[in-house]
Amino acid sequence: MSFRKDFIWGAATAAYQIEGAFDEDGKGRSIWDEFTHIEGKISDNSTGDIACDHYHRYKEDVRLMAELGIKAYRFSISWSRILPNGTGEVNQKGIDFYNDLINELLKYGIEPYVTLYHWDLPYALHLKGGWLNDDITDCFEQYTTIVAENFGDRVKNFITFNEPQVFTGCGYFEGCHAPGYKLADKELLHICHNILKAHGKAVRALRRIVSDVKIGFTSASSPLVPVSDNDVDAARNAFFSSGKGHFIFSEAFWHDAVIFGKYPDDVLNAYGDDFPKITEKDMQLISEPIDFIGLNIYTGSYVKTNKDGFAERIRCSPGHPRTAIGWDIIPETLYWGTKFYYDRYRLPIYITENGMSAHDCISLDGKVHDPNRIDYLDRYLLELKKSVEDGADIAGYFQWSLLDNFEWAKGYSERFGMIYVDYPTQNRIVKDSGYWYKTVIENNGENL
Ligand code: GBH
Repeated sequence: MSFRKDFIWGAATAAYQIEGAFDEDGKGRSIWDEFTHIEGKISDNSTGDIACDHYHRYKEDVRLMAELGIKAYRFSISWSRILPNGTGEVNQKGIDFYNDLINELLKYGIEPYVTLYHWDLPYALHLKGGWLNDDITDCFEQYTTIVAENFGDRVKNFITFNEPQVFTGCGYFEGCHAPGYKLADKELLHICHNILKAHGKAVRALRRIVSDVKIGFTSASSPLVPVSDNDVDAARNAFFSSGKGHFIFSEAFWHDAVIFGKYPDDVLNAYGDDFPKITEKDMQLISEPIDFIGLNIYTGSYVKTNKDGFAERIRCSPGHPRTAIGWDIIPETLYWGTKFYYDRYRLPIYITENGMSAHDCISLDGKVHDPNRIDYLDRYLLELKKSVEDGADIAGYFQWSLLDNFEWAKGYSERFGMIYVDYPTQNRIVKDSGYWYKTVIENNGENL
């Protein structure tokens, strides 16, 4: 058995990272527009004001996708582009932009996968307390309703949230992402509970409005890879516990709530008093059935069982291959991450992001040669294939990213794209790995 016949081979992006046009055509500001304009927040001092100028160049970008044979495109909608104040009045020009983009995709037979929230909270809502204000769950429902009513005739696949671990952990706990807060656990749990309730309300709105809809929730996943057969149980237990760090970065905290309707006992026991009041109705809302799990997997850790029976992290040996951003290359994370998730939750899985940053540059021949990325993708996809062969239900794979883009706190210094973007000219050059990915898609992964 190999990748299923209708396997979805895609590419992913997010609004703030590529669109630019941050104040055009009636768009409101988001917390990222504000954050990047504060001196010292972004390592290369850049902003997403222009980014890849995708807002004006989406036709070219869609055409490039079509040339590469990409079957599906995962992008996010900028909430403040269609609701400048986060709630209330709709910005028709924002709706028009996404309509045009969706129609352009469909013209080439590229299936749109829409992420509702990829971190760019409308600044107007932030000023009212953002995720700490309980009204936000209704605002998110309104926003989702507008998205569903306008695009749901053509968009059938939705992801409510992208990586709640990262936007809460980096944005509200460590402070390195917008809005740059360092909150206490009590506030963090309040935020998490509101995010999860907003997710539940969005699921209900999408089901009500969009026929044949498929809905997922995407996690940032850093799988633990057992180094031998004897370490599998310890790795699995540790992977789904929140003992390896703050609960906010853990995976079961979010997914157990969304799929089982229950926060994990270890988090409840450790943070019990800090939890907001949780009702049974809340948990029913949060665990509205979804159709798939999205996993963003880039790296993880090797583990072995220690003398007490727990998983212990093994540091990679000196010189272990790393990507330009400094993350260890651990291809087996795609095998174990999907296996562990499928065993526990029994829902179809999409890899909603996987890829690497490299020090790409334009060579004298005018091309961008990125053999390291080809090797990375090859190794990771072989592990994904192994997981399929072992029975995990894997529906698709989205490479991060379609284009080089604004890498949050790292600005433009990291290049994750299969297409190179020369920012001063906004020229696009398909990298060697882009052409390689085309052959993988054509062969449905049989040539790996
Ligand atoms: C995603 O975040 C985002 O969804 C996307 O917007 C972003 O551009 C993309 O990935 C690339 O960063 O300390 O070595 O163990 C990824 C988030 C990836 C968070 C890996 C933590 C662990 C690195 N993460 N990571 S390591």
